[in-house]
Amino acid sequence: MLAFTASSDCFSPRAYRPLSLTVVANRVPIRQTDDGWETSVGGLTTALLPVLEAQGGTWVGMGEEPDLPERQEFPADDPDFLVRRVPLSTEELDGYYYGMANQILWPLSHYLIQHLELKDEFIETYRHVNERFADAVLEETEGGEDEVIWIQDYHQMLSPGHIREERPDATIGHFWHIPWPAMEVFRILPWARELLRGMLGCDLIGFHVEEYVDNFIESAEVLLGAEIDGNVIRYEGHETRVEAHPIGIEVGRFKEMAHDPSVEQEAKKFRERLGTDHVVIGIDRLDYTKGIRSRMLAFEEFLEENPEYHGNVSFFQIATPSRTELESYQQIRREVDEVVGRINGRFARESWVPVNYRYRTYTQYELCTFYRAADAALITPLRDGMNVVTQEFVTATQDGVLILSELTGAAYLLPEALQVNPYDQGGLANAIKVALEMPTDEKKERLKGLKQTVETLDVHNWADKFLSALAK
Ligand code: ADQ
Repeated sequence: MLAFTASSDCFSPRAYRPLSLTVVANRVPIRQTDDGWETSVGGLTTALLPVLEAQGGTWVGMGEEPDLPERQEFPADDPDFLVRRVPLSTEELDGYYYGMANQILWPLSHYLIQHLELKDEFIETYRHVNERFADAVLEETEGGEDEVIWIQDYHQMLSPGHIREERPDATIGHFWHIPWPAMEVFRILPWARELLRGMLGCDLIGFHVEEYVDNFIESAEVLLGAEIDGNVIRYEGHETRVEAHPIGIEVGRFKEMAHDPSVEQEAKKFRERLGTDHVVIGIDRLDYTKGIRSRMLAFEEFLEENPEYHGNVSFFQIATPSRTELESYQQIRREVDEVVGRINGRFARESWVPVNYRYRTYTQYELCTFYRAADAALITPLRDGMNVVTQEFVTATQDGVLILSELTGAAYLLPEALQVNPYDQGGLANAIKVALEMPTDEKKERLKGLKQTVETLDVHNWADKFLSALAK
């Protein structure tokens, strides 16, 4: 039985935390700026850093640049936790991260198999790098019964197996942030069984929603012949529980930011600059899974069919540069540029620009301004594990309509959204019209339900609940 400390101030009274936590993630949670080292922004960092800061622990991640120390206490003057880097050569980064993770596991899990690059050198490097991550974890932990190892995401499928081999009694959890595809899709991978065996080194595997839990369990049953008992998988003398733990955002902080009077003012100015009665937004990483191009085509169809909206609606789409080294990402960038140019060329007149497109990163404060300014958010990924932009919009908006792809994890949790099939261009075009013409009472009613759910999904609850479940 593990020993746990009671929670402190920022956690709910139900929260339990291990005495020693080691987080394993692709990236470390700190970065160097002109003013020195600081923690990076992002859902995962936000969720896990408070746990590490409150009680200490270790964060293991890759070292992408050569001169960074392998071990770094943070903050340097009064350390809360240790950052342990696994330094990677350019070849290792290419094979493990850009290759196996981003050109195999990412497209496969999102059912976009036309992007698969099944190269042997990718899996070979991935095996090697996972082993090095596992070695780093073994070096930084002692094997005590109070220790918990929590691995994040698809970059580390094999390290749980390595750690389990060396430490049969270790407590190991894994959270998978993207969809787990249907077994028939997962089995396309020539190394599907090996990867599953690695994952089954864990005691608990978490996914956002039940669909992914079921897909994983079926994969283990069919491909490995594992014994299944409810949500428990028995394989080679070890038991792994598989559960849904939907992730949330930092609701409190987002709410506070969104209700800052300056955000309201900036949102008003932003609408004035756009100069139209209606504003629709899209906010994503520039990724082929996010459905940005299909959404633009749907907006084009909406304009074709509804001339009364010409000059009267702006679509504001921002896309953060992402994985820019990869050809498939350069291609989606070109395709989006091309379709934006075509729509504006076709429809713009006088001072009206129908699509305002920005290829850059914004601060969370700026994002809040856009969320507040929008009449509707078009969140239409072709697949998405959860999609937390959805939750940010729901938290910030006061009267906006959420148009949400039914192929996201979020769709299972948010039935009050206007749900669409992202592959159905006509349906999407129609949803834009429905959103812009939705009666105020209906908008309010839907938002009430959405906001209630998003409050319960808070990211701190997510971390607490996962760690509590791992302790069982
Ligand atoms: P992502 O694929 O990155 O995450 P998402 O959940 O939408 O997708 O999170 C994106 C984050 O980036 C949001 O916090 C958003 O605010 C921010 N962002 C997007 N565009 C931005 C911009 N232009 N400028 C600044 N910030 C921007 C993966 C999975 C998801 C899963 C999360 C968490 O793919 O399915 O929801 O992990 O588990």
